[in-house]
Amino acid sequence: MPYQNSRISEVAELLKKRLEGLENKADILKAVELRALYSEITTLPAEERASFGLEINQLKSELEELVNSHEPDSAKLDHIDVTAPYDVNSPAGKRPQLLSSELGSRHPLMTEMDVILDIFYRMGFDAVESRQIDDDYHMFGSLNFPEDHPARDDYDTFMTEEGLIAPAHTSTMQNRVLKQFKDGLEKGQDIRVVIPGRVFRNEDLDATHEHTFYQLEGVYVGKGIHAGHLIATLKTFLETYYKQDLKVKTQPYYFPFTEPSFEFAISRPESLRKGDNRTEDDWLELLGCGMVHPNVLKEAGIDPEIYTGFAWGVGIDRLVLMKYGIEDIRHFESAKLEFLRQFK
Ligand code: FA5
Repeated sequence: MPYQNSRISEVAELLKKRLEGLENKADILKAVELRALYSEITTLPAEERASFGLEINQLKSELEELVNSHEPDSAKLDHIDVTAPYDVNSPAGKRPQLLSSELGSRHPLMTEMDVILDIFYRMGFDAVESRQIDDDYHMFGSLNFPEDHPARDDYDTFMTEEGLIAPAHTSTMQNRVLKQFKDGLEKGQDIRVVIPGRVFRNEDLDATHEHTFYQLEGVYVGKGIHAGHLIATLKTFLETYYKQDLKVKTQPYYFPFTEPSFEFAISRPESLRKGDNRTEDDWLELLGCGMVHPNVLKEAGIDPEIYTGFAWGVGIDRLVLMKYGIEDIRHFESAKLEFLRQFK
């Protein structure tokens, strides 16, 4: 653009020439000659200042446009994939053969966990995720396990010498959720929470026992809650999950954190008995449950004279085994692609 003022034309020509040689083009906007023009304004007679100032601004805009229109050098280079699992500089023939990422899929246990959580959301439950490292208080103390009580041995628990614990059940979250939601009780809001989590046990492994598996804990506390609510909730859940009517029963059991405690069993219909020819009444124990022990409520600051509740813990892997007729629980953690791809 031609400039009326010869001083500005002169600087414009100089800076455009310099721009060509600059590696970082934006540096031209910081040129001392440009700044000098601004300070020259005050030395001019008053009537010339406005047009001089206008032309400096025009020059600055022209330079900005030139800088922006210039493609940065980095755009000419090949993109580097920082996630590539090999040296990007290795020649094409030497790069490892990789599986197409389109072949990946969600783990079946995660897909089923979503299906299961969805059923509980529809029943009005909130979900709180469990944790994979915990402490003695949450694993035992807050759950009414007396010190040195033999019941602690039932939960073949992994722990560090410092006393950190890889939780052996999702019940480690009970005290936390009771405390988190107890304020709602006075306003008439029942506590209803499900807690999915990964749990760990030092077990002898077989087709139905893993060292690492998933549980879903459930806790419901309110006024006048009784074992009938527990049985109805679990029966409704299982019938929705397996899409059929089921015969269920409870049998007495012992957990330090529930009183009374039950094992919950279903009579397996034909469709849930794949690969297994037993036809007589075939009760299968599916989960542990019971009415929340008054000491567990007290420990969380809830008055057991006013409120009662139920809780359960179900093994997700075992629910999924039965749904699909899978013969061995150890497939889930085996990373066998031919097994996992069946669930794509
Ligand atoms: C418990 O873990 C209790 N915390 C359950 C509970 C919660 C009772 C709240 C009362 C109130 P149990 O050890 O039975 O209980 O395990 C519960 C379920 O986890 C079992 O029914 C089973 O489905 C599953 N499970 C247990 N051990 C294994 C294992 N080694 N591999 C796979 N699933 C398992």
